[in-house]
Amino acid sequence: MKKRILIIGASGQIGSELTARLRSIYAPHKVIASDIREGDETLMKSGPFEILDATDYDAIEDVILQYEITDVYLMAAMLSATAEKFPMKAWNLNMNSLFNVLNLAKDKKINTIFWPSSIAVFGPTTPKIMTPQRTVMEPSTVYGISKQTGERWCEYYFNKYNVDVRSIRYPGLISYRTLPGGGTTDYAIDIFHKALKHQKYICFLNEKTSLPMMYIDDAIDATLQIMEADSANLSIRNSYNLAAMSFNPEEIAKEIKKHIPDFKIIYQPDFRQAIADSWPQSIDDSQAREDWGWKHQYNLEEMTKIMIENLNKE
Ligand code: VAH
Repeated sequence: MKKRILIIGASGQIGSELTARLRSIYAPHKVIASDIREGDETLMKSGPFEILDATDYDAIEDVILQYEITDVYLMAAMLSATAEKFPMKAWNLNMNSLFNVLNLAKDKKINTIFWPSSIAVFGPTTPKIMTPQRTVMEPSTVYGISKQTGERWCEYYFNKYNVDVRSIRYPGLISYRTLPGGGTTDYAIDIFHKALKHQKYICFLNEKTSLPMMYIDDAIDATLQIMEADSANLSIRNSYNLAAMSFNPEEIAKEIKKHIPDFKIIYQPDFRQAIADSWPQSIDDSQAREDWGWKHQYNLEEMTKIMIENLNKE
């Protein structure tokens, strides 16, 4: 069956990388990028782009019909730190964008949806070490509450309307192609930019704050893997735990110093410390490994080398 893909939120950190990868697999004209604002030059030159508000059902439906879309990757969201500043805007974007695509699938206007959840669905009462796939989930952030609610709706639409929606709880994602967004884990991106520019970084988390993290290529691999998986093998229809590594600011700073010996880090925790403290330190992703063969490739050492080599070229 012909596949026509729409990425909503294609100008963002994951969306831009996902668009590039999908356009390397499918003919670029079959992969439609969209966002509320244009992306970087690479994205804009690589194939069709539509300015699209993810909260506007009619606008999404028009694009679906115009390009005969079969699969939608909904990557638009307001992340944890920004969502704490604008709770209602975050709820509106994160929830109504999801309802729009779920209802399009319910009405058989699209076939398959990918929707990203996050380790932010876990809260202060969740077991922090090797957090299980199924466990206590009392998120204390706007972002986490929206992602937990979204997971419940994904499972409801699958069970009630047989909507084929697939989801992954991404850890913090590290990439060099886009600047850090409004995420709490984005310190692990910004630290590279500042280390190369100033040989110094003022970190908004304390040195012992260990968080689940992943290099972007692992996250993109996992996203494509779950979308290509046989539906019958997917035992989880809210969202899969996914893991690669965990590290704290002290550990990533030590790895960076192997490349930039004069690098110095200063710790000045701010409001994002409480967000990070509510999240797990490590994740049990054995269900994803069992159901659809997930296996990470990159560790902290390899990621640090890639980040520094590529940011040095800029
Ligand atoms: C954030 N990068 O920091 C996101 C992520 C696990 C957190 O979802 O908000």
